[in-house]
Amino acid sequence: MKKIDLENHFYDISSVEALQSRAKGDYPYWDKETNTIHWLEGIAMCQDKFYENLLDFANIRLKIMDELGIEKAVISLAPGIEALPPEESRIACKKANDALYKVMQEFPGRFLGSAILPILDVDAAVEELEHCVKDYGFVMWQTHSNYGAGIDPDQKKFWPVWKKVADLGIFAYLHPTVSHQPKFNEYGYAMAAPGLGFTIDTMGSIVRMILSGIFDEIPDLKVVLGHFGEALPFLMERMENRFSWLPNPKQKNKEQMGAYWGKNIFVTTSGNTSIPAFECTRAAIGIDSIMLGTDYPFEHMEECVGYLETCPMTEEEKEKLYYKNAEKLGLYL
Ligand code: GRE
Ligand code: ZN
Repeated sequence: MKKIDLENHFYDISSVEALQSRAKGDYPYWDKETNTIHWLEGIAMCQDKFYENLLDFANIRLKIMDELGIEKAVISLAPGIEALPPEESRIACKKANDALYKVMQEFPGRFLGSAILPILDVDAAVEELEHCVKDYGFVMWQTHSNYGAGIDPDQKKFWPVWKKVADLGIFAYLHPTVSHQPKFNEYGYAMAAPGLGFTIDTMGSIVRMILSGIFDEIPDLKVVLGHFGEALPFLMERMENRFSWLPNPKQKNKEQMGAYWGKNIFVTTSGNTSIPAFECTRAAIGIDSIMLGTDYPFEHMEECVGYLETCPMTEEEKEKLYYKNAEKLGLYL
């Protein structure tokens, strides 16, 4: 069965160099001696095992895609350069987007482009997004759950970028990044990042977006979350219940939280191989809102598809999850 992967990551060599050229102690920076990215003080991730796969398209990535029937993958740059100081970020993002466009041309029809934007300079971000979509045919904006301590994607200053996403008819992927909460950062990278901090930070950001009223103000805005919605499908009903019980004038959402699934908010399967988690997600938000995301190379494409093949789904449900829902989002195969 054909498939389209919405979460598949790369780094361009220029992105590596951008992080390597930063001073020690500026976060994030790349320590050349140990080949390690440091995200926050005390939070270091060894890139060794990912480095080659992030930069590769032809040797390993495409071969695995072919073996699994993944016809197309949306390629995005996961955390690193979007929230660098604006001047550094503008240059690094432009180089990464240009490099991705080259890859798309080199392998026609296999890779779809996701823009990375210098988000702290909103005007430059809007301009670069417009360029990537109109000139390069990119289909997505990859952004992250925070842009620094206390700088969150729901804040009004970032709305022009979200509005541009909707106006251009593309969608955004709200991808995790390292939480700034010390509570998650004391026990190392796994807890701070993919083990827990990623999910908590991203769930917090999408809930903030809903409460900010952004989906009511920009009704065509479409946001995709990885990891089966970062636990929101499991927790949403309780949240709705408590938000209704204790309303606050700052909550601007006109609908209950559940009303945004399938219209504004969608999820992918990335990084979770639990059958109960799949069943909960499908029961809570419906199969029409779930799409394939492998999170390669941080996770394994083979494991993701192998797991999905064991999930109890009808053929019709599989078709929706593997490609039909993505087609409806505008990713035509
Ligand atoms: C991810 O995309 O899931 C990811 C990163 C960086 C480190 C680990 C990880 O982007 O899982
Ligand atoms: Zn990812």
